[in-house]
Amino acid sequence: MIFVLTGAGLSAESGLGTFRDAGGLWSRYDLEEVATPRGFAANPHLVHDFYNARRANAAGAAPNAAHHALARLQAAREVMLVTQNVDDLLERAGARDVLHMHGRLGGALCADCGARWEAPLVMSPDDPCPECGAAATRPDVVWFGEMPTGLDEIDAGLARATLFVALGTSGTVYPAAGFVEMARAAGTPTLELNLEPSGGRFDDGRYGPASEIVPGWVD
Ligand code: BV8
Repeated sequence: MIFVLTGAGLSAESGLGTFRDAGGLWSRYDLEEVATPRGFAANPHLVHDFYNARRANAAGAAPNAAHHALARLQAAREVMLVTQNVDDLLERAGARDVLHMHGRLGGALCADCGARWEAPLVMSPDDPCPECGAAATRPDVVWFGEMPTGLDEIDAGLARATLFVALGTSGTVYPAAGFVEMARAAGTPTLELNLEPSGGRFDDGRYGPASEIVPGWVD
């Protein structure tokens, strides 16, 4: 089983911003204000503006050759696709069972009762929860300080993977950034696919734009 962890670099060539590259999202927004529970409590409208802008950007974007290559890989081999990305470009490229460990732009969550539903393109904190009616609507994404999704499934996948691939991620955010070390500890070969080396410890690496190196690796 091939375990693939993807990050913002997978969707960069589809026009979705990365976080830490020059001009990235964290250079234009204060992470504390838009990607933490505290930031949401302080200014829910600013947080919704941030995610509404990204949701509109993602809706207007198209999967690139790397997304399609991963969908082809999944059709040919046993692949566990774990993404830190909140866009749905992998699904739109035909990938299945994508594990969004940091949540999804397309998801809405009630901060009061925990109900989840499919998000409209534009969300507001005043949208009433369809379950409890509270005006406590938030994006269903994992903010800093919150528990990522699917960690048990991820641990089980890392334990039985025959190859670990990190694709388009800077290896900055934990626990995702620690997966390569978990793979190494399990004796699993590790491969990095990125624009440039991220500094993580990988047995092998292929470097260049994802839309070129991912099809090259898959096909
Ligand atoms: C948690 C929300 C407890 C959704 C995001 C000190 C040490 C260890 C941990 C911590 C610490 N201090 C604080 C922490 C915890 C914290 C953390 O890691 N902080 C960091 C900053 C130090 N982590 C958390 O809070 C996490 N929760 O720890 O809970 C816990 C822990 C374990 C078990 C149980 C409980 C929650 C983290 C989730 C935060 N939410 N986003 C959203 O708005 O999108 S993080 C955000 O960063 C996104 O999710 C993003 O996916 C993620 C990682 O970024 P990357 O995807 O790697 O993107 P980046 O821009 O950084 O890099 C782009 C890469 O692409 C580069 O390598 C570049 O070269 C490459 N690239 C660019 N163009 C291309 C390309 N590659 C190929 N082709 C191209 N064309």
